[in-house]
Amino acid sequence: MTRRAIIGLGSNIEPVRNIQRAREILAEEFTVIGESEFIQTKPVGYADQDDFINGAVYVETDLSIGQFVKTLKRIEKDMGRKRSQLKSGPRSIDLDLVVYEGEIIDQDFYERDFLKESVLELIPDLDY
Ligand code: PH2
Ligand code: MG
Repeated sequence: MTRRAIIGLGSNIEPVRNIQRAREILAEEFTVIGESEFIQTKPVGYADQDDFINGAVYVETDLSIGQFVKTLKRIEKDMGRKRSQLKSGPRSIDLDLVVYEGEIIDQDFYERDFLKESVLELIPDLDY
C-alpha cells in the first residue's frame, strides 16, 4: 500500500551541501512528489549556533511508519550525524517525519512557523 509522508529537513553544519545531499538520497529511497522552498532560519531553542537551512520533502512510500522512521535515522547516520550532539545543538542533517497519511506526527509543526509553512506549501488543505 502506498502512503504519503512529509519529511522536515534541517541542517546548520555545511547546510547547503548537506541539504542538497539529503534531497538526493531521499529521491533515491522514495518517490518524491513535492518539495517546499528551502530557507535560512534562525536557531530555535539553543540560540548560540549558526543559522539553519530548513525545508520539507513530500514522498510516497510503501514503508510502515516504524520502518519509515528507521530509514530516516539510517540516512542521518550514513550522512555523518553524531548522536552525541546537544539535543537542540548544531547538526549536519536532521530528518523528521512531520506528516504521515495526513496525520501530524511531529509536534514541532505547531511550534515552528517555518515548518508549518513548508508543510502547508505541500498540503494546503491539511487539517490541523
Ligand atoms: N532544529 C533543532 C533546534 N533548533 N532551529 C532551526 N532554525 N531549525 C531547526 O531545524 C532546528 C532548530 C532541533 O531539532
Ligand atoms: Mg528536528
